[in-house]
Amino acid sequence: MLATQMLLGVTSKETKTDNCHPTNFQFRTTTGLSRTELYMNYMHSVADSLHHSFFQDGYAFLGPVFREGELTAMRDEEARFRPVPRRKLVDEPNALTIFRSQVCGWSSTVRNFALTGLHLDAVEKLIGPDIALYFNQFVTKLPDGDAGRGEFPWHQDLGYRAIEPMLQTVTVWVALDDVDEVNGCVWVMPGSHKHGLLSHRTRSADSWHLEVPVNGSGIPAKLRAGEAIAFTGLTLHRSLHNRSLAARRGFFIAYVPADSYYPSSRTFVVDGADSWMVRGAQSLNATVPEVG
Ligand SMILES: O=C(O)CCC(=O)C(=O)O
Repeated sequence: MLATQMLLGVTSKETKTDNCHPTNFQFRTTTGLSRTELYMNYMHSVADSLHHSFFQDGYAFLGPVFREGELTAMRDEEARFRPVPRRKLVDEPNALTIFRSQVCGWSSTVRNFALTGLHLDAVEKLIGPDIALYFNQFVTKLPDGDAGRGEFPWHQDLGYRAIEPMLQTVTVWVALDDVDEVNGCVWVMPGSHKHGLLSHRTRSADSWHLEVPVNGSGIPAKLRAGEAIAFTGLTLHRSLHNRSLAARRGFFIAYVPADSYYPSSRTFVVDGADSWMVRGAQSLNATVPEVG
């Protein structure tokens, strides 16, 4: 029996593939624990600082994630897309934050980074070998001046649309500029992922932003250009106004295990029009569990 199997209380008969990572949907247990509990046990059992930080705090700094030339190439793509919304994306009037979403479908540079970037080994450590990508976007905060309109309020990414299994969803936020409290870096709330999916409310009638009321300011994810932070889809995060004189550019990518699904539609995430397989494969006999 493998050491991890012992930790998780499974027998080799029950894990025919010997893959007892809890993201394996074939995984069965004699413990009666839920998949989330199994995953938490697994995370506790792995004495790796990446796991520890991600599991305990809900986020982990990944360090530099670009190969030579990739930062420049990604900045060039951000500049190319910034004036040109694709598909139906229309910026709000006077918006100070520009979102260019699902760029993988339009740019081989962006796609290559999202599907083969250096950050993916860390993602694999966190969610297992079978990885799908379902969302990617440039987020560019223009200088806010005194307008006070550039805030992205506290939210969980899964608050926009839930995905199961929730704790294994990973967002990787990559800085294309040095980012800090002055130019509107992302802030994360340590431990917030442990409270499950929280109730989100619409911020105001003229905004699509959702928000969760939060006490406390969290931790600023200060990054150098080319560095990244990873956080769970349940980790509360936000960004404040850009009070510098230059644009603050970032690239956001959301990954899930390949068998993940949307409970709302009972469809697999990989079946989405903008989803991509990144590593490994979906299980041939994966199923979306019945409701209730
Ligand atoms: O880049 C930012 O300022 C925040 C983006 C974000 O939190 C999101 O898209 O969910």
